[in-house]
Amino acid sequence: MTRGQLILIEGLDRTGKSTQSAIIAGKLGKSKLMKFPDRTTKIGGIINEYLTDSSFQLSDQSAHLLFSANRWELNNEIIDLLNKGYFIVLDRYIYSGIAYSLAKYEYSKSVQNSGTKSTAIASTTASEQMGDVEWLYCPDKGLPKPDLTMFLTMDLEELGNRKGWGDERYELQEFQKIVKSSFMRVLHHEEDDSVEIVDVNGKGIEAVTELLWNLIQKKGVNE
Ligand code: DGP
Ligand code: NA
Ligand code: NA
Repeated sequence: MTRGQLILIEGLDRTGKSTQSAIIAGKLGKSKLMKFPDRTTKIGGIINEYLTDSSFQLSDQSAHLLFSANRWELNNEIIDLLNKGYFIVLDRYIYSGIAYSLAKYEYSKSVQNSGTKSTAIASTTASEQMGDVEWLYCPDKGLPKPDLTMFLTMDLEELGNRKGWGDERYELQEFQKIVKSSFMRVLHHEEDDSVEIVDVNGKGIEAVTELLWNLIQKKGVNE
């Protein structure tokens, strides 16, 4: 039996990643949808607490390692399903891991410079490791690499107008701006052609699905 394929949908918060991931998983035959962070596991429970409770104290490095550990929690299941020939659709994965941490580093620096008081997003002092892409990538080293990554992006203005913004940690527009540039940096760092940037500006759900589906077919991922 041929190995299955790993299809990753990444993107900024509120770009419709989860909606699209579910639709794409539904369109692919033998498939499994997996979402990261997976808040239902032991480590996912801590991550959920961290994201929803702004008084929950965790150093930036610890948070980074927990998100990675959460991916490792599901590693055996992913490999097992791939060996059984499944398409796995991932709603976020390693690139979120690096991009959000890198963004926290940039945010800490901007907070330091502007003298703003402590915030829940990142520690007020930027720690060296959080700005070091090699360090950030290390704990994810060895996780299965996606066959195709599609990154959903849009103008920050349109993004800000979208419904559903809550008060979870990171859900702040000035932070999302930094997240966007961090993602671009991380994705351009990838030298192969497995990464596609998808501009979803002004597009409805069906139009976006069509774009993603065309990319999947172009790459021959669903064959
Ligand atoms: P979501 O459940 O997809 O809305 O993700 C929750 C928040 O956590 C969102 O703001 C993005 C952020 N996030 C997702 N994955 C990671 C990760 O691996 N590391 C960090 N630091 N943040 C992440
Ligand atoms: Na979110
Ligand atoms: Na999501």
